[in-house]
Amino acid sequence: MLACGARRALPGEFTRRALLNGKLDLLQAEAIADLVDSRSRAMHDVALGQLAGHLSRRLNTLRTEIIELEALLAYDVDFPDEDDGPVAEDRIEAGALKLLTVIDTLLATSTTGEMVRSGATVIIAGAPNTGKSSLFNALAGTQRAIVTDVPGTTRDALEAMVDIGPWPVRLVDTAGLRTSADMIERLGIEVAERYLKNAEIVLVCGDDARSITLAVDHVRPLTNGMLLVVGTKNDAGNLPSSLEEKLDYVRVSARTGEGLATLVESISAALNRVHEPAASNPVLTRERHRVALTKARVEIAAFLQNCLNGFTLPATVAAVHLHSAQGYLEELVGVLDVDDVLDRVFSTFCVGK
Ligand SMILES: Nc1nc2c(ncn2[C@@H]2O[C@H](COP(=O)(O)OP(=O)(O)OP(=O)(O)O)[C@@H](O)[C@H]2O)c(=O)[nH]1
Ligand SMILES: [Mg+2]
Repeated sequence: MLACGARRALPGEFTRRALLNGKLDLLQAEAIADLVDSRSRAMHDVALGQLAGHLSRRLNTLRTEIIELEALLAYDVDFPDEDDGPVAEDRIEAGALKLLTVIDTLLATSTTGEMVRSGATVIIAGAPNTGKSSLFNALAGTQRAIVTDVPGTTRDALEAMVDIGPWPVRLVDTAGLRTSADMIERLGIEVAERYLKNAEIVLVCGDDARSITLAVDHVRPLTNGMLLVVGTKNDAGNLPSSLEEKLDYVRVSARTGEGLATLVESISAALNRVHEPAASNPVLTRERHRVALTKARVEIAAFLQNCLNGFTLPATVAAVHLHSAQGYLEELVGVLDVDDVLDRVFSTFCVGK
């Protein structure tokens, strides 16, 4: 074929053509790239939802609502003496408030979007020698982490990507937490504490009641993540049957494999509580989405502030905020069809021209 004069397609060329021909919008084109790259069921589901247009539809509805609000204002400007009188200010205010609520709901999904892209951070933490690295190896299905009976074996943080239910998880094995005179071990403990800060979930490990309590007390002030207490080495028979504290408690043995499936289910359930598994819910998956919507939010908030201040700005000036917000949404979806442009051009004409 090439010999006959054909040429190879450029990267993304088919998607680009579909976009230019109006078959897809920019969000859907991004979804195709995400679908190709997806490494977990959650990412795959989110990308499919975006390709099906869930996010685009939500944003287009938002844009339409902004335009309607602009129209209300314009009506007020153009026909201040109409029989109906000026448009009710509380209607405009309620409209702006609703826009803000929709934008905030969408912005809140960006943590889920970020999570399905880079994985939820799940940290294994606890006292030295409690079987953390053995648990890491068992969950990751590899023998990556060194396991010995010498406390203080793990020095640096070790990461592995694993699937937990539909979710991609960045599993991190850390140095055992204790006060240590050894400089290298101390550095390892500092690394562990830094990781804890950004953890979504911490598996707090201990192999008996005392080490569990110590680990919970040590970890709790260092993280905002969810704590899931893991009793390790269940086969050794030193674990309490339950905890006094109202914390989820799972008993496992890396040696026999018992309890591992329950632990995986508990992690998955904890993630489900925070991130809705998103097949039909629109989710912001990229920084670009978050930035554009945040900019739109600033404009709508400024517009709303003017409503709350008793409409002190002239309507034509207040409308600039709505118009900018509309622009950010259009940039985000990446589509301006001819009708949109014509609508915009002709909407500035006087009635009857
Ligand atoms: N009986 C039993 N022993 C275990 C189990 N898991 C780990 N061990 C043993 O406990 C010791 C410590 O295991 P590691 O996995 O290295 O513990 P760690 O918490 O990573 O230790 P540090 O890295 O030093 O903090 C080793 O001798 C393991 O063989 C288990 O499920 N059952
Ligand atoms: Mg270790």
